Parts: sequence; C-alpha cells; structure tokens
Amino acid sequence: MAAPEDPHRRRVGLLYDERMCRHATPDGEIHPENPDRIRAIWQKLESEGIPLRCVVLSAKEAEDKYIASVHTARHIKLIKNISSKKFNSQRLRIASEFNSIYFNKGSSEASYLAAGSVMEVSEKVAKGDLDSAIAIVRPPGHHAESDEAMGFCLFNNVAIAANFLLNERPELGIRKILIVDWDVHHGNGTQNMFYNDPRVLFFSVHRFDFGMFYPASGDGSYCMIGEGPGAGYNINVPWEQGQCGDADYVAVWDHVLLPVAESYDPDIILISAGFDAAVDDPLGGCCITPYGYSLMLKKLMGFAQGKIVMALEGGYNLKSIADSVLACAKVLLEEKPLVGSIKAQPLESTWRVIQEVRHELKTFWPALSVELPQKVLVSNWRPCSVELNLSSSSESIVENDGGASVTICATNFVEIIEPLSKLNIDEDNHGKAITLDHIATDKSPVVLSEECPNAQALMPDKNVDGCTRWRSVLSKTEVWYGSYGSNMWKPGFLCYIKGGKVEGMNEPCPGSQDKSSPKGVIWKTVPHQLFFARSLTRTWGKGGVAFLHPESNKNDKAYMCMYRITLEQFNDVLLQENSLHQENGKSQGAGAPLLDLSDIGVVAENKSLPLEALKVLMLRD
Ligand code: Q9C
Ligand code: ZN
Repeated sequence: MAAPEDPHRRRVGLLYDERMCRHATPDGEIHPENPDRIRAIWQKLESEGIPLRCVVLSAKEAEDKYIASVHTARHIKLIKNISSKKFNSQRLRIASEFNSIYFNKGSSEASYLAAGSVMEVSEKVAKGDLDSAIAIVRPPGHHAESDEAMGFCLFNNVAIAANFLLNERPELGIRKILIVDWDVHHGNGTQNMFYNDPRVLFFSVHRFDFGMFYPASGDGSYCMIGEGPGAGYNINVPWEQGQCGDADYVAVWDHVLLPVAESYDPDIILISAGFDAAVDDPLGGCCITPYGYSLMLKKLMGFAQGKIVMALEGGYNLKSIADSVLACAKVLLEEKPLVGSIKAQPLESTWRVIQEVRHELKTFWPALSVELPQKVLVSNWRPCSVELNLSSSSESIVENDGGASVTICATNFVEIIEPLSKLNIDEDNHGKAITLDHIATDKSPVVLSEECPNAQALMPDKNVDGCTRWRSVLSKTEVWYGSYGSNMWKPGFLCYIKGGKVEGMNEPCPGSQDKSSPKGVIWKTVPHQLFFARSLTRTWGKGGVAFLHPESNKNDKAYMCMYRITLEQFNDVLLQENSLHQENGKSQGAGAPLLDLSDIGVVAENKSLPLEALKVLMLRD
C-alpha cells in the first residue's frame, strides 16, 4: 500500500545496488573497503523502514563521455578493461602499481555504477524531482585523480557528477556547486579537478597530522586555496591529529563552512560523505557520532534550497557507518527535530586550525575576516590527550617494542618538541636517565621564537615543490642525543653529521643537511645496565635501541656519550643509521620527518622519562 502523497513531505532519493558489491579483493583477502560496507548500511536502513519512505533508485552505469570530463582516456580504458578476462593474469601487478588499490572481475562494473549512480541522483535533485538523495556507492571516489586510481578509489564519482551538472545539463540552472568532503581523508582528486574552477567550491575537512596522514602530501594543507579564477574556491581544514569529534566539526561548520556557504550561495550541495571520521572507525582515529553527522547535515540544509546529494566515500566500521547513514537519512526525511547533545568542547588545536584557515581565506570571504572572540578561544576548548599504551604482550621487552609507546595523538608539534631542548642530564636520577629541568638555568636554551611562533611553520611552503618546512622547525630545537655502542666513538658518529666515512663503514655517509658540529659532548654514567634491542617503530627503525636492563641493580653502571645536536640532525642520524637515505635518494627526508610525533609526545606528557620510553639510545646495526 502506497503512502498517501503528502505535498510537504520531503522526497528523498535512496540508491543502492547489489552489483556494487562485486568489487572485492581478488583472493578474498580482508580489506577495510569491502562489500559488507554498503550491505551493512542498506540492511540498517531497511530494518528501520527507511526505503519505504524514500524514492528507491537502482544504479546506472556512467557513460564514458561523461567520465571523460574529469578522467583521461587512458584511465577510463584501464578501468573499463581491468575486469576483462585478458587482464586475469595482470590484474595483481597492475593494481600494485597504484597506491592502495585492488582490482577484481567486478571492479569495472562497480566503478561505472558508482559514478553513474551519483550522476543519476544529482540530476534528479538538480531537476527538483527529488529534494535530496543518498547514493550508497562503492568503490569510493575522492582520491581518484584524473589519470590515476588511488586510495581505494577508481573513478571520482562526485567530481564526475559535478561536471555533468555544470557542463551537460545547463538547463537545470546549476551554476555553482558546493562540494563538502567530510571523509576523514583529504579529497585530493576532487581538489585537483576543480582547482582552477570557481563554479565548484571544494571544502574538505580531514586529518592532516602535519602532512603525515594519508594521502600524506602537502595537498591537504590550508595553504591550498585554489588557483587562477579558482583562487579562494578551495578550502582545506587540516586537523593536526585524531580525536576530533562532534564539537570540532561543528566549530568548523559554524566558523568556516557556513559563513562561506552563505556568501557563495550554491545551487546544489554534493557531499563526499565518508564516514571514516566516525567514532570507532579503524582508520580515522576521530570520533563523530551519528548525532554529530546529523547536525553537520542539518546545518547544510539551509543552503541551495535543501538540494543535497550525499555520496558515500570511506568509512570502515560497519556499525558506525550504518548508524551514521541512518541518522543522515532521518535528517533528510525531516521527520523530527534532532535529539542529542555534544559531549565535549573542541580541541585547542581546532581553534588554531580554524583561525589559520580563516586568515588564509579572509581576502576572498569577508565573512571570515573578523577575529574570533577571545572569549571563545580561551575558554572553549579541551586538552588533547597523549595516551600511554603499555603493551600487554607477554613477550619480553625486546619484542614488545620497548615497553611504553604512544598510541596516536600528539598535540601541537612545537609544544612537544620545545621541552625536549630543556631536558637535562641528571646524574642522581634513578631509573630516569633524563629529566626535564624546570629551572631557568639551562645552559643552552633553545628557542622557537620569532621565526616560528606556532605550528604554521610546519605547513608546506607555498609555491615550492611541495617540500614541507618541518626541517626549519626541527632545526631550532637542540636535544641531548645519548649514544651507546659504536656511536660513542666520535669520529664515527660525526660522519652522520658532517658526512664521510671511517673505517668499518661500507659507504660514505651523506651527513646531515645541517653539518654544524655538536654543541656539546658529555660522557655520562647511568646507574643501570643497558642492553640492546631491536625496535620496529617508524621512528627508531631497524637500528638498535638500547634499553635499561630490567634486572639491573643500583650498582650497575653503563657509560654513554651524549651529543648536543638539533632535532633535524637527530632525524638525519636516524635516516642514515637505517640506511633510509639511499631509498630516499636525493631528497633525503624531504617529504616528512622520520621522527614520529607520537613517540616524542611522551616527553611532553611526562616531563621526565624512563629510558625505555624515550629510546634515544641508538646503536648502529
Ligand atoms: N600505508 C578512503 O577513505 N591507506 N580511502 C593506505 C598505506 C589508504 C582511504 C595506508 C586509505 C585510503 C576513500
Ligand atoms: Zn577516507
């Protein structure tokens, strides 16, 4: 029995098609981007009776001529043919040539369906046949570049749909499109496709982690604001770490996205709706609740006469994505006022990021030029926690990575590394080899003053080859580097700083980019026995790490040699000890520091450290 037609009732399109489940890993390997994602969403919606209240649509394949508006002929040919028999033996190899991509027999069809489906619902919403729509599609799209599959994405579904409306359906009157990309990852592909185009305002909020989070390039920086006629029409909100949740996203909506949307006045909004910033997502590390998503969506419904299309992107916790999409569907159906509340305040870094973004874009969007009230900034935030995660492994300290390690989050980079410079060597300390000296008699205080007042210094230099400025930040902090083993022999160690080779080395070292001599050398006795272990963290690499021996007693002693060097030099020592400079070629460490912020974060949190946590004691393999 069909429900009686209510003229006030919202017409919401809902698209799902089982054929998009045929794209899967070739040999059934476990993968986060798997067919169960869209099945779980659909089952949840069905169990809540949502499809009965929506206009249910099935998928349509996109035509090549429309895909060609954003993808090269070569890329289209690849995706068209990749599932055919003649590629059976080559599929694995071809997939391996891309970044985070798999292909199987169902990939071609699913890709064409995903793109065609987003086009289909977008056209219907643009026309007014539907008020809004949700396309539950896969593979996702926003990482796909014009000539490259990437990050689980084959065709850029949302970009294809946007171009279709603008170029192929002018009679529908869609001249300005706002794309809101709330997937936890930066929508690099979409950004690039519209970088010069003011008809599309691309807004992406994503984890950036100073360029360390996938896709780990400078593209997601707030400095990327668009080019030529597109200048000002590309907005990135790059989180400095995980842990962002409802409060952080709502703050960005209220202080960046909504003021801009208001003045841009889009004709339709396309949402690259990944749900991998949801609480409990295995990849995202953020914590948006279904209520948070519903608020974010609700706040957008005031624009473009409510013409909103949601296209699924990422999201890898089946329950989280199903609950989140359900919450969004209810918002589009406008059944009841939202119920829920925001539990926390935004992170301190959220306000900083918001201010940076507003500052960057204020010449294009006057609504962003007013300073945020001091009252908001000083009182309305919560601290970011650095969790210590003591491994419960029953294995020895050697296997469990040295005991203490940090799970994820590091706060403001500068706040973390600055205290490192004040770590003093404390002779009388038992079990804490290195402590933070709070007294201002520090012999060589280091300073991150004028030149780098805040984390901004870590953002990519605009106009330069994409190389980030982390080096300039690291170069301003000096630390005591404790060496044990072969690095205690100064001529050998100096090769890592100044370059060159001593007896026993197979090849000459390139040296650090900063070749200045250590500012100090101190021999030190630690009241412990040390022993060597291997460590597998990214920071410490395969070079040996010395740890306190768990059975050592107070009478034990070990000698070590401390060098006063900068964090940049320390980073370069690590690179060379682990022979990573060879793999990195000429751009020695250009992309990202080898130092792991999380590891360093332990210092900021604890002020003084047991040796096994700091792990500064390196030894050549
Ligand atoms: N070390 C989407 O959410 N991670 N794509 C690869 C490699 C890839 C996410 C990590 C994450 C892709 C649509
Ligand atoms: Zn994602």
